[in-house]
Parts: sequence; C-alpha cells; structure tokens
Amino acid sequence: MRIGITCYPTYGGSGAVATELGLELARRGHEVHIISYASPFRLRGEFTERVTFHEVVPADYPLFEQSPYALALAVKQHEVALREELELMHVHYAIPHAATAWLAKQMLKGQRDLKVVTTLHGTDITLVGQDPSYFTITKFSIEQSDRVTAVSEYLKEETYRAFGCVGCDVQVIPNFVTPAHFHPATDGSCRRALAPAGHKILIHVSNFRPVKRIGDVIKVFAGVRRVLPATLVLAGDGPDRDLAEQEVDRLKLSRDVRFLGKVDQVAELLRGSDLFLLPSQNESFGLSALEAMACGVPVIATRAGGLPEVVVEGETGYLAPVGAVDVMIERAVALLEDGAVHERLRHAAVARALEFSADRIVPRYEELYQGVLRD
Ligand code: GMT
Repeated sequence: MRIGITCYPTYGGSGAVATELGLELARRGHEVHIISYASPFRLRGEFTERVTFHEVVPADYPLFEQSPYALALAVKQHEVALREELELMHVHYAIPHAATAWLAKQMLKGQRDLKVVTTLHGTDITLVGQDPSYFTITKFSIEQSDRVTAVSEYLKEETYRAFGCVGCDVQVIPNFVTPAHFHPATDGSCRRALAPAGHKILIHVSNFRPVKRIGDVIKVFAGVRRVLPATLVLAGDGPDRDLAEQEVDRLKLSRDVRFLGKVDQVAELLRGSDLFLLPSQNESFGLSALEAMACGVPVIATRAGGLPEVVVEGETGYLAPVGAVDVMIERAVALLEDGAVHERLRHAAVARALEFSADRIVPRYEELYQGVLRD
C-alpha cells in the first residue's frame, strides 16, 4: 500500500507511535510518506528504505502573526497524495490533522479517492479537543474520517462521551513496542553510567506537561530516597521542568537527581533502571510505561485513563489514585527492597509488553487499511 502519515514530530507519544508505525509498515513492504513540519524524533535521522519525509513549510507574511500551518499542511497532504499516488492518509492526533486530511480529500475529489484514517491519542480528545475553540471541528473531522481508531478502550469511551460522534465506529488498536529496540538489559553498562554503585535507579520520561504531575515524581523519589540510596533519572523537557528543578532544590535532592533533557532514544536509559514512575493526572494509554515494561522495568503509575489497560496491578507494577504520593512511596520502597518480588515483576512486565509487540499490533492496522480500501 501507499500510505501517508501525518503526526507531530515533537517529543510525545503520538509522534512516537506514528513514526514507529511508519517504520514497521515500511519493513513490511509498504511505501510510507511522512508529512509534518519537521522530521519526527523517532525517525532517528536515518535513511530507511520506503520511508520518505515531506516537510511542510508555511509561508510567512507580515499580515500574519502566526502562519496558518493547517492550510500549508492540507496543501502538502494533497500534493503528496497526488504525486505519490497515496491510497490513504493516516493522521495521528486529531487536531488539526484530521481536519487537514479532510480538506486534502475534498481537493482530490474527481482525481482520486483518498481514504482518511484518524488515530486518537489522548489530549486531542480529553483536553484540547473539548475546548470550545476546537470542539466542533474535532467532532466534525472525526465523523468525516473513513476510519477512526483510539489507543485504548478508555479513550474510545471518552470519545463517545465527550463528542457523541454520530455514525462513527471507533476501533481500539492499542499502542505497541518494537522488541528489537525495547528489550531488557544484557549487562549492567548503562546502569553504571547512570548512578553510583549500590543506588536503585528510578526513571521518568515525558514532555513535562502539567498532566504528568512532575511534582509527584519528585515527591515519590524524595520518599524513597529517605529509606534507601537511589538516583532519579528525568528524561525529557517541557513547561514544568523549571518547577521540577525548583522542587529538587527545595528538597535538597540535587545530588541524586539527573535532568537529562530531551533524549530521542530512551531504551538504554530504561534498561539501566529499576523502576519507572508515571503519576499522571490522566493518560490515555501511557506508551512510556509500556516501553519501560518491555525493557524489564516495573511501573508505578496512577489508576487513571487507560493506564490500567497497560499496567497490571501487582503483576507488572502498581497503580495508585492520582496524587496518592504516600501509597506510591510505600509501593516503591517495598518493591525496591525485595529482590525476589522485583525480579517477578520485571519478568511479568516483559511478558506483558510482548502482548503489545509490533508483530501483533501492526497487522491490525494493515487489516484496517485493507478494509477501508475495499469500501
Ligand atoms: O502525553 C504525551 O506525552 C503526548 C501525547 C500525545 O498525544 O502526543 O500522548 C498521548 O498519546 C500517547 C500515544 O498514544 C499515549 O501513550 C499517552 O498516554 C497520551 N497522553 C495523554 O493522554 C496525556
């Protein structure tokens, strides 16, 4: 198949999933064209056979305070669909990608029938899409898509609840991991680079938005640090990084907390860690938790959104109510102090993650594509 993919290229789950999907589809022989304003971070800046990146460059003009990116994107989607004879456009994160794909489809009418597949990822439904400034166009573009998928049952239900979405049949296709990249450690080399010998290593990876509750990550670490020697590794950057740094200073933890900034390839960091923290306010799926589990790292997360569909309570980690820092500390200390329990959860985490391996999930997208092309 000849497939267009549009996503955000920035540090975030939807761009990661879209790019990994593109790479997997290309590996399976499909031709993939990724259309965005920058090359997505997971493309790894490498040449990959059958994957082409198309950059959207919105023209500037003194009248505009902000260039109309959505229009330039629709034009590029239309242009690439025509030139590369795309059969379908798979957009990730509804805003504005589902709307621009709909525009491109309209512009192609009479020339070719471009099918539009929209994958809903999270805040496009739970937060941003519900803002009055975007609500009607989000609802419209979901309803106009030829197929709609959501990354969890939770997100599917939330889409129906918040948008109604007359006539849409939202199908759940969960996120996936590529075990060739995300697998357990074979030696302790990464661990040695991250922390002094004898330290337990806790890790959090995100884009430091308020929804991630970075303050709780620091508080949980502070509680653990009071009981045992430990290092906290923070990978990523975003609006709450300053707040996190201030909290670390206030709690006098700076010797044991490492802010790494944006790291494109996190698998090595995960492999060197003992525990992944994801105390989010909400999380439609929690791709970072899945990637940690695939690397043999148990997860302590909140019982929020789609996280219970990924993390199995007591088996691959623990789930606590949002903000229940004391519960998370108690769980983390118990887990880190008991080598046998940690080992059991570590193995269960890897096994659970394999249920979401690319080989199992990507064929579900291929089936969905075949179905929409038969319509
Ligand atoms: O929260 C992020 O890191 C980015 C955000 C996005 O849409 O780019 O992630 C969402 O999509 C991911 C991939 O499907 C999910 O794993 C995340 O749970 C989801 N984030 C939220 O729901 C807050």
